Amino acid sequence: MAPWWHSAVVYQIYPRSFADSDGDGIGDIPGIVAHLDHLSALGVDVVWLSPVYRSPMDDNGYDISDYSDVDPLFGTLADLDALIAGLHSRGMKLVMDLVVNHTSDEHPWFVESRDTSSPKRDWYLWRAAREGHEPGTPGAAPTNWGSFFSGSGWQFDPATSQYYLHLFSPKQPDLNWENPAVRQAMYQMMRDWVDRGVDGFRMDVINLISKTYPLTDGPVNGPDGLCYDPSLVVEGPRLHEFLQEMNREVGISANDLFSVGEMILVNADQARSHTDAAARELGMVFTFEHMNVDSGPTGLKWDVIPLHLPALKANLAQWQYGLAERGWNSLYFENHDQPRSVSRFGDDGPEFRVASAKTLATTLHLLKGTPYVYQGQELGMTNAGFTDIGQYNDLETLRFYTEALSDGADPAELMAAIAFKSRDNARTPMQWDATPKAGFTTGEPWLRVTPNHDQVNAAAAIADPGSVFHHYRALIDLRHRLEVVRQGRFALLLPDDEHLFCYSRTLGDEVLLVVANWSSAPVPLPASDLPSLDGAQVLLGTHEVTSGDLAAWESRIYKLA
Ligand code: ISL
Repeated sequence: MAPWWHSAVVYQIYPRSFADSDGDGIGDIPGIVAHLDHLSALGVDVVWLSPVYRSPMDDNGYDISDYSDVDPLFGTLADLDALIAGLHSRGMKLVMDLVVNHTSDEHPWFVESRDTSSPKRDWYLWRAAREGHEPGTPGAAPTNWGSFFSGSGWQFDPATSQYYLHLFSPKQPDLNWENPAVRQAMYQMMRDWVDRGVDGFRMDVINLISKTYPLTDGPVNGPDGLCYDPSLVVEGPRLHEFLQEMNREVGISANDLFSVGEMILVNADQARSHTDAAARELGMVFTFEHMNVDSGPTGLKWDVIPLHLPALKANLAQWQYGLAERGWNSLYFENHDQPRSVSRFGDDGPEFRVASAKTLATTLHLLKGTPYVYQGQELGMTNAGFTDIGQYNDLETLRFYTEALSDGADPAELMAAIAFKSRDNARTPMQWDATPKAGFTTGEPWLRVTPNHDQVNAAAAIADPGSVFHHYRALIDLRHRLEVVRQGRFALLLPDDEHLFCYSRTLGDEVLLVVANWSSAPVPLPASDLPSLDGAQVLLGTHEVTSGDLAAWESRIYKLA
């Protein structure tokens, strides 16, 4: 029998930006509890909560200093218990974010590990300077690795004349998963959360936990003479072993817990090997491949090129085919690290924002896998529209801006790339209503509220049967009702068409046909290249069906006769 999460739709909450209950301008857990009916109305089954643990908030909680407590900014353990109870009583589950590749540099483990004689020294990746180099001088870092957040991946510690590895910010030192004590500490922590009522985990950059030793230089591809090629650090030789051990020790498969691993650079074959039920590792993984289709030849996210629809279709199809028999897909266009999909892939102008947000949703939600809705995506929320670097908060954005400027980049070009791709696009406050702070806070929001909240907000969307929200509701309902949506075989149609995204889903003699116009102009449906629509019934559409042509950003789900 298929596991329960094959029928589930997940809603991601970025707590800092969801709802503020106490007027400090930062979202919190009581704020979430106050909005659970919004999630029930949408019909989602699972909430993935981005980190709420104690943290210095260098990376908004992805730098954890205490895995067993809630940060006071977000509330208390009692608030979390209330959230778990509130979700469970509405038939929803809670998935916690699990950030175990690194801790905060303020975690007591790391603080202890700064002492060379401490047993915790080996819990992190401390290394001497490159041979023949004076420690702490330029070029003396142990390897030439750049961090995911720009600049060297090594931080020099003058007290011990050694460096520690941080694949993300210097305040996020990487743990040494080779050390069994590290692994056992993590498994214990996970069991404690399960005992508290948590239903599973979203595992941050989990394919970085096993490193390939010895750590060696890679090919230089950064303007600063560093190597930014992640292939050096992903999918290390013990990854399967560690994931199997975690699964066993925490009882993930045994207790039917939800698990999704975020995996940088993972391909469909690797994903299948991790999500095949027989492997007893993970329920599903998050790929980045389809998020890179609008990156240029460097592969870097800031190197933006226009979307070429056939490339996106080919990639999504490759994953649909690759995980058709074994393994399972996660389906997403947005999360807290990605820009808003309606601004990125759709048309966020006044004329087509609603239709394009709906059509992106149709396209994603009829694929096979577990769909994820990121807060505000169900409203068709847009990018932030910031024009000044001072409006940004995200450390990835700010570090990139500083580094790129010092490498001689053109400021105007940088600002354009940042406006399109910065993670802050997803992090502006949730737009609940048309009041000045969008109903997010009574105080000063930590990040500017997007001005279009007077139009784009939950209250307006719920009141309007033609809204993006009600389209999401209908898509989620369709998945819950129809086995063919959950388990049907996928086939891509018209792979080379630059405007149409069409595919079928088949289960027994039941066939669904999805046709979606990903463009801001009408497009005729090429009847001769599609299955016959004679007697077909439209299960859900974005427009009144008037002809065989698709209007700009129109999509339809047909049940074929
Ligand atoms: O944001 C990114 C893509 O633009 C990545 O560089 C991102 O950092 C990477 O996807 C890993 O993300 C996860 O780990 C990071 C954290 O900052 C992200 O928010 C998290 O989703 C470090 O913990």
